[in-house]
Amino acid sequence: MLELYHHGSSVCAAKVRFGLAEKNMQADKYHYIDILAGEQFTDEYLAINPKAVVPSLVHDGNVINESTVILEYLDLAFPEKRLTPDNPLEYVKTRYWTKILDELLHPACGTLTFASAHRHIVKKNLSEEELKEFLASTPDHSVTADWAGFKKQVVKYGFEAPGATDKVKLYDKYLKKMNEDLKGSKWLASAEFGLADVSLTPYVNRVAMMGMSGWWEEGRLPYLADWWERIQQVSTFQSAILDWCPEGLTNDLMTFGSQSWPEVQEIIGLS
Ligand SMILES: N[C@@H](CCC(=O)N[C@@H](CS)C(=O)NCC(=O)O)C(=O)O
Repeated sequence: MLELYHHGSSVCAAKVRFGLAEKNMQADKYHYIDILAGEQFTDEYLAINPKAVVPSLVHDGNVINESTVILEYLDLAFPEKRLTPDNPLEYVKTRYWTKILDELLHPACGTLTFASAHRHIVKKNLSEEELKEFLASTPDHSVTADWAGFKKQVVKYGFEAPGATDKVKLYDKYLKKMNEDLKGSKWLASAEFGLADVSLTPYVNRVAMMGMSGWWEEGRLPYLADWWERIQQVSTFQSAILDWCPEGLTNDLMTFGSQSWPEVQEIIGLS
């Protein structure tokens, strides 16, 4: 029995759903945890994931946390169709990208998303009291080691929060690095679509869902733009990633994200 705890706009959860789908698998049970309403802070979920983050995978009663680790586990436990390349150089290229994601790109994504859209969404959907409780419930070691304090600052000050613009610049740096790596290569780590592509997809999709595709359009990052076109043609992309995001949240991400795009453009030197 395979159970996945996830959320519609979570990049890490999307990564696992996309990986499962590309392995021709489905979870037997999907538990939707609304992380913008504080459902990650219940005692029941904290017992599964003490960092109060999604995703979590439970396989026959065994809890597996951390999205990168979950995907590695799935490839070991269900090797019929592997996403990880066997070739050592392709394998380390994949590992390079999943390491960059975990250490740098994911924290940068949390900042970009909260400063652009989620701060407005939680303020719109939660009362002042609920928002206070939502922020107070976040454990220190959550999305990052200092997420509780940082999240509060970003919700309050947006891109003016200390360190926020550096995270956006970091995002820019790695989108450019993806573009470089895709020069002359159809997929990120090997000739075949694989784990690196699965893992990076939600991070490019996040930018697109917030109306910020101008980041790579008009010849700015042409190899990334071509890769993104190919990714959207992958047959499981729509059902594994987009369809799980509720319509209201999809609209809010686009509305608030588009409003924030001029500010982001200024930070990355596009305006
Ligand atoms: N390193 C973790 C990070 C998980 C994570 O940051 N999840 C986010 C959504 S993508 C979350 O649950 N955030 C909850 C919050 O901000 O309170 C992983 O890869 O699984």
